[in-house]
Amino acid sequence: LDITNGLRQAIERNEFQVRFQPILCAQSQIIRGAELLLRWFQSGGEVSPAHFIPIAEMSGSIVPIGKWVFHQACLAERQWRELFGVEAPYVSVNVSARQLNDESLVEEFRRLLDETGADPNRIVLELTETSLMSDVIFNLSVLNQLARLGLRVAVDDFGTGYSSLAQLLRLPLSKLKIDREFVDGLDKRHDSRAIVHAVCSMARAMNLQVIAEGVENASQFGYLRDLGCDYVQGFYFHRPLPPEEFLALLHESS
Ligand code: G
Ligand code: G
Ligand code: MN
Ligand code: NA
Repeated sequence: LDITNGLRQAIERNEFQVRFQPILCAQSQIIRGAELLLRWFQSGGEVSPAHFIPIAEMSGSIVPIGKWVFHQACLAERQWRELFGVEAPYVSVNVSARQLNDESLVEEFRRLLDETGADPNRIVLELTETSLMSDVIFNLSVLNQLARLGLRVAVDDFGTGYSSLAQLLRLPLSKLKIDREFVDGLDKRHDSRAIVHAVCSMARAMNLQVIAEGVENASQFGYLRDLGCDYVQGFYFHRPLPPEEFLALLHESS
């Protein structure tokens, strides 16, 4: 109950911060994007998103929080593009299934894009495979409206849900993010290598880019590069960084 009430007031109390975790081209290791990850600093200390996001989803406060997060993504995209032009990284943002059910979502995203001057082509909405599959017909209509705004869609945690591939591929997708469970298995399990290889081949055939998340060591990275994965993200490269540290890193490497 405390968390539910706290979440309701967290935006106006300025308790949220964002982190950016770099996403790198697997071949060149150049930073091409970043995933925005939310952090909540309450008077009692930091609350993990793994803990508060499910509560925000249940209580509905994920709707205003998600709009705040999308606004932050727009501001970041605009700022990075002003600083780095065509070399600027794209920004990827997590969106909960619950947000797709909010009828004001498309209008609000349109308004925030207009207001900030952000380029929708450089903003990716990450939806988990499980939330996409929860109501494909309904999600298809909302995602088509978001895609018409120019926004990109990625399937997050790919491989962990029970998808009908045929259903999933009706959605206007740009990217697949392979779940870290498979990345974790790469240097231990033969079947993880086969799965990653199959996902990369399938994605290429469908013109989708593949991102591997949760890359933690050189051996995993080696497999991913060889198996044809396009982008990599994980602690082996960078942790989620405060905005100023992320910018410093971009300046260093440009
Ligand atoms: O940052 P971390 O790895 O601790 O995140 C834990 C979980 O919280 C992940 O599943 C991540 O997708 C989710 N998460 C982080 N930031 C956001 C956000 O802004 N919106 C939503 N819906 N989920 C988020
Ligand atoms: O569900 P989603 O894929 O959005 O989750 C992103 C979460 O994964 C974030 O909480 C982020 O902190 C975490 N994360 C990012 N890189 C790594 C990694 O290399 N290893 C592990 N275990 N977690 C990671
Ligand atoms: Mn994600
Ligand atoms: Na994920």
